[in-house]
Amino acid sequence: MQIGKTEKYLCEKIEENGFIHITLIDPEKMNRIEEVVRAAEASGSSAFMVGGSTSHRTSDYEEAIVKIKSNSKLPVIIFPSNVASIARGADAIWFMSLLNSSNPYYIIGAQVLGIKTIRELGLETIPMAYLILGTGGAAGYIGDARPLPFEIPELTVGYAMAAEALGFRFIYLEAGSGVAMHVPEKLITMVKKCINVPLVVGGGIRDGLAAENVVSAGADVIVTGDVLEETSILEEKLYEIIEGGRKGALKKATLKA
Ligand code: 1GP
Repeated sequence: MQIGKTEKYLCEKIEENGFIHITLIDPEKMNRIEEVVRAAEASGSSAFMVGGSTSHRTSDYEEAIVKIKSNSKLPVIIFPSNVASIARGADAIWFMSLLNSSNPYYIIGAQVLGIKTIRELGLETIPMAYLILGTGGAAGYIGDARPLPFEIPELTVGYAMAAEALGFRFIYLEAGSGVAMHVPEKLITMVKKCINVPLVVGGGIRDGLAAENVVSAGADVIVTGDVLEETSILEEKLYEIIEGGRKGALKKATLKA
């Protein structure tokens, strides 16, 4: 299967910079999308994801995508929670499977129901294994996940290795939006050592230091959403997080050398 334009762009950016930052926009919660989009573009974010565990109105997704597209040239990737997230106008969709769900709907059911529409809309599909850890937040609750405990990293390592062997091209370690504790560095490092596909980490990354630690531990992609919904210093916050990521990438490169 051919790799699409957006996936190629993400991989090239990771290769070039040692990491990338993606700005997550929850179409239901974010009431100042244009402002966030302009700040994200100005501070060096590489792409947008649109999604939210409880956002179930396709028109909300489509409105958010139009707002992003009219303020930025960066790619927009749908981060689906359900078939209702399949919306017109994005560049791609994470074609993801919540592997540690106890409900087959989130592992393969929604994907079977959604694929025809995705093809009709011409959305690029990027295969991604989605793993929910820690307390799991709303994503864990909605997705009927059995969240992987931070304290037993071997379990997540097993899932990640199996996901890569099954052919997933990205692996996402999700702690849950807005949680107090992001995925621990030790766990990230253990997973990264055992896989070769890009590792995405999100949930609870709220400042430069957290971004630095998560990237230097091995994350290739960091995703932030919640912190942007509330801060009054949007651009500064994004700069701080992305600068943290850059420092982390430098550390990572020095460790490898
Ligand atoms: C949530 O991982 C993402 O799905 C981002 O998490 O909203 O906590 O930044 P935050």
